[in-house]
Amino acid sequence: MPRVLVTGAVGQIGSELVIALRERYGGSNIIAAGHETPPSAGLRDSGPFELIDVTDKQSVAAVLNKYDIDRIFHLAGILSAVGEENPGICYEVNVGGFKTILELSRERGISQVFFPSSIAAFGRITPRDRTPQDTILSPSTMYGITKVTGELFGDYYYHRYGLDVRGVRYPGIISSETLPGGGTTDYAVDIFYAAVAGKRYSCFVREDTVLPMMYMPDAIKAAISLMEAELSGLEHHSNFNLTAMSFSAGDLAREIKKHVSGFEVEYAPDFRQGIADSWPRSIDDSAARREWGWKPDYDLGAMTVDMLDKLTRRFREGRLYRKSAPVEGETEGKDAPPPQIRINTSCK
Ligand code: VAH
Repeated sequence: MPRVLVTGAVGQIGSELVIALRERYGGSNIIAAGHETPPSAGLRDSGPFELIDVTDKQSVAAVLNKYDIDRIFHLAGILSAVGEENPGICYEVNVGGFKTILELSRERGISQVFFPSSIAAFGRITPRDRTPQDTILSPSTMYGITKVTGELFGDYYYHRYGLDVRGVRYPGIISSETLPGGGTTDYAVDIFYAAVAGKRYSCFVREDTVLPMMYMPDAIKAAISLMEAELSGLEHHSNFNLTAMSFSAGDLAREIKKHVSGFEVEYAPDFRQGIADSWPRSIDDSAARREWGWKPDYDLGAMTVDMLDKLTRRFREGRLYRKSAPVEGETEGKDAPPPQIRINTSCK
């Protein structure tokens, strides 16, 4: 069995990827590492956890030594909105951290490294509809710059040193298990929490803002499938375009309203609108489909049903905003009359 290190293990993707990898390869073979202790018992109790600072080579080397790691899923990073507020730290963590991972992987003969690029690697002069696999990048955010740099580093380490680096350009990801932290596409997660709690949602992008999106189970499936694919079939390495669907903020609100009567959304764009406007509206992911058999399972309807089902259940148990652990004094749902939610599974 592989001995796998997952960095960023407390983050939105990492926290769910660890659980999926542990189910697939065995809990003790998956080392979760993050910059803070995991709040969730599921993550803490299902296998090893280590505190790590990916910008500190000694910190990473110590974990690699302790567990004899031979594969790395590198999820540690700062997202677009927080990255624009702290560009220097974003560069240090995203580029410096990935460089540390690549150098240690090269030095120690690590067999494979996974890198999460993003549609943020594209920019305003990139074709925005059915954005091609091989096209102009030119990002206008520090986050996007770090993703292009990571892709170039990953391909360099593959061609120069033979390190098997693989990566995907993730679209916006919607998930139910951890509150997202600092992304532009976070509106597509926050809106579900408001709907389930019976609150009005103030959306920070315009109603007509269309972005490529994906539900977390598909994001996890993509990472595992790509890393298990035959290397000989890959023409691309660190930068596969990937998507599952594209929708506008208004499309998502209307889909939720099919199940949550009386749910109201207002639109109050902030600085994140400018970031969203620099990204594609839809993605051509034919290279991923051709080279390693990529195919998503969830569309807008199926994702909405699953998200509402999971969050409504947590709301009624008084632990909606659990961030993987009960929030002190959280009582949402215990007493409040749940909003009129009738999940219509025929909408899948
Ligand atoms: C962000 N969720 O919003 C990330 C993602 C395409 C968006 O990279 O920053």
